[in-house]
Amino acid sequence: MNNLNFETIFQSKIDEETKIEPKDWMPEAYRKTLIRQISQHAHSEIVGMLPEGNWITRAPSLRRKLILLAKVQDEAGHGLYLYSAAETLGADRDDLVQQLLTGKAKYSSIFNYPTLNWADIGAIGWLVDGAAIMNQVMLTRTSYGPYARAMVRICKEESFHQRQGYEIMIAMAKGSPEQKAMAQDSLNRWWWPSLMMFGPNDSDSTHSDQALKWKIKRKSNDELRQQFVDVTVPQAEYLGLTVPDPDLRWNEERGHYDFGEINWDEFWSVVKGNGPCNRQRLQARVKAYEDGAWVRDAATAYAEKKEQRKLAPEATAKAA
Ligand code: FAQ
Repeated sequence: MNNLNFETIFQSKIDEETKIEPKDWMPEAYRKTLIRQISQHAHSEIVGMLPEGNWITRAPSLRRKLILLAKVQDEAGHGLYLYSAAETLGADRDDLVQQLLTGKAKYSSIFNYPTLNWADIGAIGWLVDGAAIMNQVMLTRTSYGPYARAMVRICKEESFHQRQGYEIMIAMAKGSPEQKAMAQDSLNRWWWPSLMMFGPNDSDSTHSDQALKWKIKRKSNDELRQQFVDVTVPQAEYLGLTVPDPDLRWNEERGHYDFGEINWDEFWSVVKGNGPCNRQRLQARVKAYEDGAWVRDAATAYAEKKEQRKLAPEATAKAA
């Protein structure tokens, strides 16, 4: 069969909603797009542990500490499933990690903002996990099987994350005037960066058209952003907090909220490495990688020893 035939079979599978599996033929560009998106997603989960990890030792009660610890661990797990999903496409995990550590790979812009007070942990769960779920529920129907299946489990855990964040926001917003002011301050700082998580407007999104044709993405950046605004504004109202957007209003005709223009200069500056915490985040990852070198060395030495024993059991027993 020539490539044209393979391509026809591939596209008909996509059209019929049959998942593409690792051993199936796929266009090289499809594979590359998936490796790019899945690895960026994995890096986001791993870097995304840092802003919240910052508050584990300062959580206001044992209950909050346990919950936060579990949430941050979940994110590490999500990163690992996603690196595994990228490996099924032939990517080498160490290459992907090196791309992150050398600043070549992207990860979500949101994790380059600082967590200044405890209410930020509530705002991250509510808004950042809320935005992540909006995007990831769509990805449970993505055309690549291992990515879609990873997303099902990740989404279950993300819903718990979103609810724990909203519960913190309820406690803060219904607490003392000082606590309510902290909740408002964190909404002010996290609102716009959360909207940026969905990526550039559709007109400026380089990958969307093709990703939608291949059903890697099932909804566009702007569609998901709108869905997020529509769901989240009533939640802010319930908390008695004000969304920091003077242009936000319900549009009866469209059946959606209209909202103001995102500061795209800020978005691109953060994506290019110049956000408030980009350097700090990468330094933390490089340090973690270097500190973990002995674990990788020990695991490699152990695997080699086991392999040798399998190949020449008597010789290794004598040598020992
Ligand atoms: N930040 O053509 P598009 C989480 C880049 S997980 C940085 O529209 P695409 C869990 C984009 O890569 C959050 N860069 O791109 C959690 C591309 O650059 P490239 C992460 C961004 O891929 C919660 C260029 O702009 N979720 O939060 C961003 O079709 C709490 C042009 O953009 C995922 O990764 C951005 N926000 O659509 C963890 C979900 N947006 O690669 C801890 C999977 C765009 O050409 C605590 N990813 N760029 O150099 C996706 O769905 C898509 O990749 C989009 C972007 C929607 C993010």
